[in-house]
Amino acid sequence: MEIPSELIEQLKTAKSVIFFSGAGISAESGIPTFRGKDGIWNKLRPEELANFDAFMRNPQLVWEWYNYRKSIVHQSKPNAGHLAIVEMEKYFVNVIVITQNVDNLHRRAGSKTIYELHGNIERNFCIKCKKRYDGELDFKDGIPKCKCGGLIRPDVVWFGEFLPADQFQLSEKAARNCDMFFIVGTSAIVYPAASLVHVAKSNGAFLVEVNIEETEASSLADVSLFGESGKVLPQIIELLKLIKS
Ligand code: BJW
Ligand code: ZN
Repeated sequence: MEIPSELIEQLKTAKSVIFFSGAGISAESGIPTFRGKDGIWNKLRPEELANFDAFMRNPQLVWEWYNYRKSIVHQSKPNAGHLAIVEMEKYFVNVIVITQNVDNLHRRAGSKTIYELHGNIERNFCIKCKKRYDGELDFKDGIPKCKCGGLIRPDVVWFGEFLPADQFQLSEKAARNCDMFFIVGTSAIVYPAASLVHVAKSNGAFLVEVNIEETEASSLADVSLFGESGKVLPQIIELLKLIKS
């Protein structure tokens, strides 16, 4: 892939770089995306699974879905895209990952600073007393329950729920202060996460999109690199090796 010269110039001087990631970065690890050609929401309806009312209506169904996804996550490994982002830390003073993903793959890859906007599928909590449950859960009656009697749910952000305030505030601050903002493998349609693209843009960051197709963010991006993130990001590393040596 031809890398535009304006991107090369930015890579030479940027100090603070953000990678804002979505489900597409994990697609090459075998984790399905939500939307698009192979998206899970072509078959399942998000409103039946990814909101609190759905959980209260049928916690067993929602847990089946999360346990299925957890099993996929556990079988998967970080791919070349996640690993390239870790390697970026060699070339820039400050690298921050802001992810909408709940799959933990950036952490398993070794990225140092990660803000998780939509929670983490490895964590759970009791809806009544808020106690955290991070290990194996007891599914004796199909639904895990807390000692207090409350239902335990996955610690992910469903539609209509607030994002973890600390993670969002840190992300907004980072987006205001970065030189480059990479938008990787996200449809950029879910808010308020997608608002970070606008925050970065309006504060003068250079926006680079990496995706296999056009998205809501394409018209804002200074450069769009169309291709799989597991191929495009390692190519940027190769370029950095040349320009920073
Ligand atoms: C590749 C690739 C490769 C593939 N390489 N690229 C109108 C109606 C109703 C609601 C709203 C509305 N307007 C706004 C809202 C609010 C709503 C929202 O944004 N809805 C929109 C969908 C319209 N937002 C919320 O509800 C949020 N909360 C909120 O607003 O709180 C305030 C509030 C409080 C109280 C009352 C009212 C308001 C919360 C949003 C939570 C989102 N949660 C989910 C589920 C997480 C848990 C779980 O995983 O189960 O988060 S939804 C789902 O979407 C998940 C993702 O993180 C998120 C974003 O998806 P993402 O990552 O972009 O994936 P895809 O599949 O969309 O895209 C993949 C991309 O990868 C594609 O572009 C591909 O091309 C690309 N790709 N392979 C590179 N190899
Ligand atoms: Zn409890």
